[in-house]
Amino acid sequence: MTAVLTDEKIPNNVNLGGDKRLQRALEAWQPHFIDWWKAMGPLGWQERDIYLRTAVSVETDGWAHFDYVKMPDYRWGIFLEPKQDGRTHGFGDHYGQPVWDEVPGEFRNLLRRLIVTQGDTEPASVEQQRNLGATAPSLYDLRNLFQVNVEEGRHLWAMVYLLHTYFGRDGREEAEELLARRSGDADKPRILGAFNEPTSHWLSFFMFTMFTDRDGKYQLSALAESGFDPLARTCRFMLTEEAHHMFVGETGVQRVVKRACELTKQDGSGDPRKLGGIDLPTIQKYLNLWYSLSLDLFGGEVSSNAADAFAAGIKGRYKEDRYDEHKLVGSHVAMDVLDGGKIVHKDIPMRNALNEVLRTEYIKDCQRGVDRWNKTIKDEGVDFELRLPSNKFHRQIGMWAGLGVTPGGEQLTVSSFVARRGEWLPNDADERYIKSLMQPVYEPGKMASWIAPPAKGINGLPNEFVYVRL
Ligand code: BYC
Repeated sequence: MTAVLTDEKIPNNVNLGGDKRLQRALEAWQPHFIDWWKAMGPLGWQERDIYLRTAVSVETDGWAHFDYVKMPDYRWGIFLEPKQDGRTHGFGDHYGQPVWDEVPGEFRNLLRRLIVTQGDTEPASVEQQRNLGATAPSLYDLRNLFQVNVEEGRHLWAMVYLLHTYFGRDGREEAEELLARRSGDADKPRILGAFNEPTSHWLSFFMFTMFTDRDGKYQLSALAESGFDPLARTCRFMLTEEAHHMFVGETGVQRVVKRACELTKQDGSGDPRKLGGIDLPTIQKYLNLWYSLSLDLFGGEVSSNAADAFAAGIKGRYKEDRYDEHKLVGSHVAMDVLDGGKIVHKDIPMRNALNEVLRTEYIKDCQRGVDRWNKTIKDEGVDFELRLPSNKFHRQIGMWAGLGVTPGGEQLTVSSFVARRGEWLPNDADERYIKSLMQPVYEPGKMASWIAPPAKGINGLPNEFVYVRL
């Protein structure tokens, strides 16, 4: 593996200096990225010192360096996992053959589309979270928000590196477009649904990092299996950073849940809202919202795109190694499908069902997180259980889109569903209430009323550490 060069304009372990044309192209894109970051990145905090983690190598021990940095000076770099000699395709029609170091012509469009779709989510999430710095519940949380933001920026760099290196002029144009689309914009929206939804307060931010970033984990894991080796190596390293994002989400919600329980017990009528907290039924509604939006990110239940990507050896399953059979020709899986307006269980060719296979792994992972939240509730002695809604609830992509299915899985008429929607999803009053709680708390070690302190600080530091210098 090439050593990491951190003194170059663009830190990298891909020997960028050995390819002057590519280096020049990426150095020309760099100021566009910085302009985008200043225009669309965290509002109001660009000139402050933030205690951030920067990726400086791909070694498992010591890949990250922690220090104060102003965000526009963050060293966004290009890091690929080391190449494994003799690696072969792990699935699909080319199973067992050597992996590709270049893009095969016949799969160029498919591959570019997947890389662009993945790349588009990264700046989108930064845009969605742009205003949250005005209302952070603590300096610890403020710093975590910015950590997530700069790393999403680095993940954009990772995809742009692939576009510039392997897709010629088309790739360079796509890289520009990644900076031109805008989350929620009517004319130039981001590609996938959840990335156009507002993340207007911290409860949504924690749900987003819990559920939407977790979709990232599964999509990146499927791409980390790719027979296009540079994509696999890029995604493997991205997953290292992704773990912290999900930690922010899962522990963020856990702390809101804990505080809800404490205040439920404190208030005589058991209503944490009376004491400036968020009640568990409202937390359940935001869970329902972000979980269902994130389920959509896996695409249709039955998808020829997914079948093509698997056959081509470009997008595999989560942890492909765990399976015995890697070609999936002629195999089937029984799953729920819609047949004449009715939900029936039916055999579907496995390759076409791969979005659903990945979604099923994701659901199990989400359930583990919800179980941990429920343990907190139980430990606090409160009688309440959070639940993942049905995978058919509130869907906008795929077979269940637009069906009036309740969180419990019961099919209603669309009009009955719409009439009862506010019972299951945040309504205007919930949004207003949550936003009313969003007052910044920027005294070191102090927390907003609606959230419990974290179990420990960042990088072994205490909660009172000045994670952001005001
Ligand atoms: N919204 O064949 P279908 C992350 C489109 S998150 C809007 O069923 P396919 C992160 C689809 O493009 C991970 N449109 O789906 C998290 C297709 O359009 P065309 C992101 C959608 O292609 C937090 C049509 O509907 N990773 O990293 O099998 C913070 C039919 O689609 C949606 C990736 O996206 C939607 N939700 O699967 C920061 C990985 N879903 O082709 C970052 C790369 C589908 O007919 N992408 N459509 O025009 C993929 O693997 C696939 O594109 C998808 C869709 C799984 C997204």
